[in-house]
Amino acid sequence: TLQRHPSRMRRLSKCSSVENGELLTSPYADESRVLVINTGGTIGMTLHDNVLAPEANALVQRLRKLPILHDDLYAQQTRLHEYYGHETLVLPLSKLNTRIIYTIQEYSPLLDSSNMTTDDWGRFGKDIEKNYENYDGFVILHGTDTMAYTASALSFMCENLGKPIILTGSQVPIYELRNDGRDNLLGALLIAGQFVIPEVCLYFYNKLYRGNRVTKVDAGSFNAFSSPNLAPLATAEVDIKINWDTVWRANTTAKFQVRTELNRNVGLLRLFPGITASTVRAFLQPPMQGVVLETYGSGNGPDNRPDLLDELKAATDAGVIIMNCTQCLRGTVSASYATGMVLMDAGLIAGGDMTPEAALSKLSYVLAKSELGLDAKKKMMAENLRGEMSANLEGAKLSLSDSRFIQVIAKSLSISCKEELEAIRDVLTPPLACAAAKIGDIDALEALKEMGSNLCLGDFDGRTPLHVAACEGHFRAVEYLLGHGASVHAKDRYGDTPLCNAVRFRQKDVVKLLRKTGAHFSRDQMEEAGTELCSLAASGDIEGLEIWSLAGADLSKPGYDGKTAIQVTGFGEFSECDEYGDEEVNESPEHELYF
Ligand code: ASN
Repeated sequence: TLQRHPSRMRRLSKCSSVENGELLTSPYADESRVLVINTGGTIGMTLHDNVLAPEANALVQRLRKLPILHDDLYAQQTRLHEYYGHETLVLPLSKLNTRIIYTIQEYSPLLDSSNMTTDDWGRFGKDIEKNYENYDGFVILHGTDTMAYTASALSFMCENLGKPIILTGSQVPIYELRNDGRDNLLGALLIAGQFVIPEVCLYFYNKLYRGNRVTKVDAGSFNAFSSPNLAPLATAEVDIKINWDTVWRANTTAKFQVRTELNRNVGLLRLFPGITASTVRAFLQPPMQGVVLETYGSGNGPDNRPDLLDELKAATDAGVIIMNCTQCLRGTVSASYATGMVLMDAGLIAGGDMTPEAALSKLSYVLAKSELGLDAKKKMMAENLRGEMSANLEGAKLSLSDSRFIQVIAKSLSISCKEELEAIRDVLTPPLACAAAKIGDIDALEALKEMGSNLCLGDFDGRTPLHVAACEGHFRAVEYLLGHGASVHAKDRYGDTPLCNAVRFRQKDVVKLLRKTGAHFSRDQMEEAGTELCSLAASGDIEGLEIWSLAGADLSKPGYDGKTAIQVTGFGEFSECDEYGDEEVNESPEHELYF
């Protein structure tokens, strides 16, 4: 079985003695790992000739000296740097009893975000994809000027995301006496390291926002961003409160991947009284393929300007996708005025309450999908892909207060306010959902979902319905849960994921499905697996080995005594405890023999 904190155990096992007094590690504290990608921005800038510019190779050294962002004693006691390298730091123990170990990867050159291009977004995406399985979450340090564009673009590029990616930065450099960089970085790390929020988010001034909902609204305030049409996903006040009902949930069993192809023939055009038809015509000329037209109010434009409407119609007829988004900060495009209808008649697509940043990057992402025809692309643009636009609320599912079950309980407990009702629901429904998962009762799961409960919440031990269904091998329930927001990365209080459970209880089909959805052992778990594999091999447990191999374990990993599972089976010429090269092991006939 898997140990709970293999990485720390291994680091500690190298310590012959603890020199600096009492050991800081507690057997009950969790460790999680976050990758911080430093792309530049004010947070790491210093003054050169009286203007701010990024300073290379300075951030890690500076952060190491800040006790709120690095616990040096813990790092020394657990030999953190020896194990993870000098770019790795560790936060003091969090209130939720977690040690967040974070590694900073710095780009060169560091950029003021005004210099970012779509190629930079592709690089961020690729780096996250490359490191995805080695970390619990990701933080991107980024300038604030174009952060809303990058956050929007990444939200579309990251398909089937299962872990948090949080962009943050600051208005004042972290090196200055008064600054917002420390709080922003600390908040982003605490959320990325402790909560499975499977979204591209933006953290600023104590609030976590959905990345594709924000816009920069203030150049001179710490409170620089606004998410005008969606409440924050989390607020970091006395406690960090996650608004789980708002958090975007996966609805497929597909694996995480990043699409880096983006179409650059897109643009933003703001309508204003008196705009000429020739300006519009010039803007819509080839190679333009997608335009966000920022219209008035609830998506209106002049209905007394046939010259202008003709230009728009000619462009949409020629295959240019034009999105109708409002220039108002808040509110949505709706078909309530004649002046709005004329734009729809000209072939524009309603952009709902999308920000122009989100609409533009969505166009760039959708237009680059060369496998799709024009109609499919238009359909995608009108759909809600990553929570970037609000659903039409007509015909929405039952609300919490409509649920009789919850109402009856609330009444008998004399509870009336919405917050209390929600608290009761969140305490009661996870164990009910786990009970339904235990017997594979999909109808019951569906009913709980209708009641407004969140099927990815865990019970008191952090065990989610997916953990339970995986143990029991209820394939259809697992499939249902994965399609309704359950996370393959959820860890219970023992550090186990649904994949660990499915392996332990030998649920082969469930293991396959979880793997297809992107479940994986952590790098540390993989390293620790060698011993378990050897013991399976020693007892000739082929089925056990097969299930571990399906789960992604490497049979050529040595156990504690240096032997690999393959060597333990006694097949081939590997009977010594020496180190063998990977190649030799991979060529061994046992791989073919079993799998
Ligand atoms: N010009 C800076 C940038 O976007 C602004 C900031 O980060 N506050 O990189």
